[in-house]
Amino acid sequence: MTDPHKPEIGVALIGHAFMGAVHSQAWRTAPRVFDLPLAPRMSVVCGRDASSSQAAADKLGWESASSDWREVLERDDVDVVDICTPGHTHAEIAIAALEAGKHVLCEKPLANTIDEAERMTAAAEAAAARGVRSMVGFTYRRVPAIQLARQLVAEGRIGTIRHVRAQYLQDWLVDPEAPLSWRLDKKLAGSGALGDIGSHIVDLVQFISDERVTSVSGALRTFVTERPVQTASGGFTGTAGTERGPVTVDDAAVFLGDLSGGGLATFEATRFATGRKNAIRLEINGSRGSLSFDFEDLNVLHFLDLGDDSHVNGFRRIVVTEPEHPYVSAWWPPGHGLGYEHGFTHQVVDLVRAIHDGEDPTPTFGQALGVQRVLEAVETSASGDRAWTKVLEGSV
Ligand code: SOE
Repeated sequence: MTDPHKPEIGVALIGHAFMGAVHSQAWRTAPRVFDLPLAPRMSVVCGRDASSSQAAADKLGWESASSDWREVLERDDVDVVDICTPGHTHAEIAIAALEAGKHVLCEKPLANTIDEAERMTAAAEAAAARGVRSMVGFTYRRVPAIQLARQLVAEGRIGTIRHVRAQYLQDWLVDPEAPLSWRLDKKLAGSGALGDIGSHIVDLVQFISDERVTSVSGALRTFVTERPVQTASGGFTGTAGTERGPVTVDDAAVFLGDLSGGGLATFEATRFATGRKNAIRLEINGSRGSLSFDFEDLNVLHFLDLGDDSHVNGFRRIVVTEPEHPYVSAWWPPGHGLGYEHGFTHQVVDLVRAIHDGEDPTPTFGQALGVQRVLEAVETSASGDRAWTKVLEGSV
C-alpha cells in the first residue's frame, strides 16, 4: 500500500537472496519512517526461478514476481531497478535499465572488471543527461557515525590527514569446510575479500577524507584453495555436499595506499579474522586530532581533539544517537541506537529524494569506478612483486 497523497515511484528488485532481502526491508521501511516526496511502490521482485521469486514476493512484500529481468524493464509500473545480483550480471542489467529510462540502484562492487565498470559509468552519465539517476550501494556511507566522521574532517577538526588505518574483518570462511558459494568463484564475484569488503573500506576512506588513494602496494592470499560445493543457498554460507571445487578468489587482501593529501593508509580486508564478524574499523590520525570507528559498535565514534587541555586530552566517545546526528531524528527517541539495516533505509531515502529533486545521488557509478581502479591496482601489484602501482585517474 502506498500513500495516496503522493506520486508513486515503482520499484523492481532484481535478486532476492541476502542483499535483496535487506533492500526489501529498506523499501518497506523508508516511507514509513521518513517523509518522502514520492511513495515507493514495491512493484515486482525478479529472480532466475519463478517459484522462488513468487515465494520471495510473498515473504518480502513485493506485489508481483518475475523470472525475466528484461520483461521487468518494459513495465510501466517500474521506475527504479534495484540490482542485488552477483557482480557478473551488474553491467548487463544496469546498462539495459538505464537505456530503458529506469533509475538504477546497483549493489557493490559496481562490476567485476574495469571494462564493465567503464561501460556502466558511460551509460550512467549518458542517462543522467536525460534525467535518469543512478547510485551504487556503498551503504556504510549512510551510517550516522560515518557521516559525522566525514563532517568532522570537512570542518578541519582533525587537521591534515597523516594516517588512515582501514580494516574490514569477517570470519565466515575460517572453517575449511565452509561451502563454496558464488562469492568464491571469480567468474561470478570478480574477486574475493578484495572486491566484496575491501571495496567498502576504500570507498569509506575516500568518502570520509575527501581524498583519493593514488597508488598502492598489495598482497592477496587464498588460504583454503578447495571447498565442498554449495548445494543449497542459505545466506552466504549455505549447505554443501561431498563434491569439492576450487576457490578462485582471494580470502584476504592487505595493501598500503598513498593518499592524495600526502597521508599514508593501510588496508586489510579478510574473511579469516577469527572472531571478527563485521568489524569495519577505521582510524584516522590528523595534525589536529584523530577519529576512530568500529562497525561492531556502530553507534559510537571516537574523536580526539588535540586542542583540548592536556590534563583532559584523550579520545572522547560520542554516542551518535541524537537528533543533531544525520538521519537519527526520524527514528527512535534519543539514545536508542540503530543497526545494520538502517543504512540501507537511508540509502533508499536519499535515492528517492534525489530522483524527486532531479539531482544525481552519490555514490555515483563514476565514484565506484574510482574504487574499482584502486582494486585493480592492488591486483596488479599483488600479482607481481608487490611494487607500488599507480591508480589510474579519471572517471571513465
Ligand atoms: C559478505 O561479505 C557481505 O554480505 C558483503 O557482501 C556486504 O557488502 C557487507 O555489507 C556484509 O558482508
